[in-house]
Amino acid sequence: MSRNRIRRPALVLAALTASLLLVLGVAPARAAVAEESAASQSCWFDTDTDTAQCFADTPTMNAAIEAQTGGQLVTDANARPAGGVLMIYTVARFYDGVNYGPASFIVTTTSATYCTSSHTLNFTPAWDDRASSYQSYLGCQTSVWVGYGGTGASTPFATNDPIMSGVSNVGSSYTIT
Ligand SMILES: [Ca+2]
Repeated sequence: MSRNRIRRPALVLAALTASLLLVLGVAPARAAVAEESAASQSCWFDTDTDTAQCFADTPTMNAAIEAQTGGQLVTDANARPAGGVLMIYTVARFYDGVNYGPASFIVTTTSATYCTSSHTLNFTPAWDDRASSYQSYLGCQTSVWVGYGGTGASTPFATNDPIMSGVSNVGSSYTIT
């Protein structure tokens, strides 16, 4: 029994030391690497599967969307499948820069009537506090919010917004309707 009493403080100290090292050293280094690699990424949110994927750049992403779905990525609500090709509609595209470029966050659907109802979604981590302009398609209008879940200050609902005044680089969620 006396041995256990002696060992326990030593184990606690070891655990505390390990936690401290993790906090001071390992964790911040990993976070910094992840943030740097995410900074150039373009990301795709698929509303059909509620999943997000990120790619090196927008052309790579657009090609991957078509390769993975076997469909054709379009922005035109009137697009009609040719030869049975699945239409992957662009609902909205957010851009890292003002005036629509270059890295982007694309939201897609296979439903031509997606914007007959309102959808509020949070940006995925790589795009939190990052969007600086956006374009909407499929007859949709978009607003970007400073808070998660459509809260706080926001841009007015608009088809396109080239500067996102007051919300640029601080947007955490968006509503598409
Ligand atoms: Ca930005």
